Amino acid sequence: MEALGRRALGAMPPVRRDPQLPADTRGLVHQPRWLSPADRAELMAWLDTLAPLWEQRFSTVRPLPKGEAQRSLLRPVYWLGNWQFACLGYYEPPRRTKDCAVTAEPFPPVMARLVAQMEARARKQLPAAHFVPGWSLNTCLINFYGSRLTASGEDDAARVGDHRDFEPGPVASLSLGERAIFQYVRRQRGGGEPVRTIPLEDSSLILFSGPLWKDTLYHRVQRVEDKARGALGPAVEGFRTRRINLTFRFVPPADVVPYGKLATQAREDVAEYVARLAETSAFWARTKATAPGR
Ligand SMILES: O=C(O)CCC(=O)C(=O)O
Repeated sequence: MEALGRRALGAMPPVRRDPQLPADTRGLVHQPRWLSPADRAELMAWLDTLAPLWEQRFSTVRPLPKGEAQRSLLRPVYWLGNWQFACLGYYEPPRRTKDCAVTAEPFPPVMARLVAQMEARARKQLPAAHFVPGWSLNTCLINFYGSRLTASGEDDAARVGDHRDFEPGPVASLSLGERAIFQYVRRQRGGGEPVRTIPLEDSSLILFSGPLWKDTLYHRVQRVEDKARGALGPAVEGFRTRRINLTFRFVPPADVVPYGKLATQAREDVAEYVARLAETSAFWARTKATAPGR
């Protein structure tokens, strides 16, 4: 177990003292090789059953916001607990809490077990002040990183730009596959300067929380290595996945809305995604069948 910012780590690049960082740098924990080979195998077998969704950034059934062009996300995703569709806007309290976190499938048994361990570790190793009442890791975003297959070869899309996660309380992030270069950066238009770089290897876990790592700094995936030149996880048409990352977060249950109870406009915005999910998921098939106006 390694608590970053408190001591230098053998396997990590040297930690540079940053005079601009506050004295209290608690709230970041990195554990390489956290996932056991048996749990990894079970998790990978379950991931293989998914049909990840490739979402468009904006609604496809109404005019685009002024000045915006439609685009697909850089990678396919899958959400559990609740699904935050890009076209509804991601959960961002207090600005956006309604009609954006849609009830989704529960965690499969292997994940529920791992989440219980992550929560216990977070409670033990992160400051109590970084938690919010009722916190649990009830939401999971699964990102599939890789390359688009094009007529002329491959187009590497394995990255995420500078951003922060708005869900309250600690976040846990579990990595599978090729090593990602994950960075905490200062907030800056066009990309911030890195404050901390963490190579995230297969089976590693990070937990992060609090005013510095979660609220002040942004984070990004700068790139993902492609050493094995292999493919990972479920087949996605036109794409070769080489890394899968699962981030676990907390959305207060009062802000999670069943698909059938979404405002009509929001329900129309995501109807095509729900229909696609319903083709392979019993949960989404039930959701679709019981929603009004189907
Ligand atoms: O893939 C990762 O390691 C980070 C993912 C991430 O930043 C996010 O899901 O918000």
